[in-house]
Amino acid sequence: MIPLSNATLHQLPVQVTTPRYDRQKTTAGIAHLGVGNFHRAHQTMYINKVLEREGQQGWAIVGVGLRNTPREDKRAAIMAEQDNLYTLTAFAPDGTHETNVIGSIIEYVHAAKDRAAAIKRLTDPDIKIVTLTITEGGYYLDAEGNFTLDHPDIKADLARDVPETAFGLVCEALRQRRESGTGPFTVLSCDNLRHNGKAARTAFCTYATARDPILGAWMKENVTFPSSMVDRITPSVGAADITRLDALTGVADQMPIFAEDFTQWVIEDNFCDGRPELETVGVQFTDDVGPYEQVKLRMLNASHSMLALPGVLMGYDTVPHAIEDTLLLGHLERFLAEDASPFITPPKGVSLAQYAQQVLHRFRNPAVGDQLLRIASDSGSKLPVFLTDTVNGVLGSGRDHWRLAFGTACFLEYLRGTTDKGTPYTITEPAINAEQLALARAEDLATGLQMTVFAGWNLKDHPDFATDVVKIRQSIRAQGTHKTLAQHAG
Ligand code: CS2
Repeated sequence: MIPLSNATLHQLPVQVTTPRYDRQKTTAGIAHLGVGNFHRAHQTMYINKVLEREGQQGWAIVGVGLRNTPREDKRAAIMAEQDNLYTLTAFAPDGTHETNVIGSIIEYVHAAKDRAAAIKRLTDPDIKIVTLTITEGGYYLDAEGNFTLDHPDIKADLARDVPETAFGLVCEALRQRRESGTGPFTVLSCDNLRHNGKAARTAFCTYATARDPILGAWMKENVTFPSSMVDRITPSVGAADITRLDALTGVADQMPIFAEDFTQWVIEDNFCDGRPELETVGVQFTDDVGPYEQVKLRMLNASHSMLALPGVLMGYDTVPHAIEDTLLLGHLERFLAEDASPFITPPKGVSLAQYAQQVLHRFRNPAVGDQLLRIASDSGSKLPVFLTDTVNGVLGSGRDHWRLAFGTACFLEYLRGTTDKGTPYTITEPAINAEQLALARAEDLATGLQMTVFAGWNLKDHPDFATDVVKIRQSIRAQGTHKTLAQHAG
């Protein structure tokens, strides 16, 4: 097998498509914070195509890793060894696949190892856009959408001379750009959040104002924060996946990734310092991302959670395995049609019934085999984003809330860390501290609903929801998740 680097690009097997542009002639116009698998399967793929087009060579990407972890150290080392190249294999539901070497990241900065270097990179006048995938919880917003300045991470960062968070790095770079006359860049959130542009604006401008009110005011005036809807199912990559993917592609890539063949990116056209011609490579531009985002978050992401939480308790491992269970499939179909859809205003021309079918078709993709534990992870940040509007819509209109109570009960039971059969699994919940976890695990099963996860849900006016959650939790413990669902469905 051939190792991956600039020098070996021309030797790769024919079934692997390599960049059709000269990487040496590209320069970075975008800095991306949080170079995880999703970014490497989505934005980088679009930019890889844009770089082929005439006059677009100034839009390559500088990747910025933020975390100070061994995983990040490893990523930075591999990126250096492979000249920032990696393979992306896209699988269609019928098993056909296509591999591309992605060349659009041309530089990688390990910010945790050298904060000052990262800030300096962001002050380069060629950097016109800073994009973000820092996760749902990474914006430090409370249930009302306010930035939590009193959060220990943010307090600590505000006290540092050289900041460490995404907010600190970006605001310090913008401060220097303002002072030197370089001017602003666009900050583009690519995270699954409601109104992610507005959320990013609130987070970054509040942070900046706390550091320096003049900078905060200047950012509000000059920096744009377009909203965007991003979509592509991108599973985690374990050691066995690396072996499998490398055998398939014939490339000894140390950090290959894979994804479904479906991909979508809808962006509000509001860039303060120019943008790549992404509309030429399949990106949709619009004045209002809201309807696209509602559909995606409340249907795809929410049904992912509504499947993963009971699925984990039932002992399933992947999405296609869980959805083969007709009980879970029927549950999702009804959730999509009867709970989520009635409260969504879709974009013109989009049929929610068809979208629901497409979501389930994507979930069935056996080659993707997305892990339920990946989806369940960080539910503490995800559920408020994916379910709040649906829960409030259902409760407010007096519709049947059982499926949502079931999802909630499954979330609280999942936080115990063992399946119905007692098999332990690791929960990854960065937004749930020990105090919050204790609420979920309290003996009185209603206590879990006091968690801040539910702060935006209008539960006070609907005590019957809490009663049902408790009953369902008791039933899950007494007879298992599957039977509990079967009894209701039957
Ligand atoms: C998933 C998403 O993590 C999750 O909860 O629902 O990662 C999902 O796969 C992507 O948003 C798809 O675009």
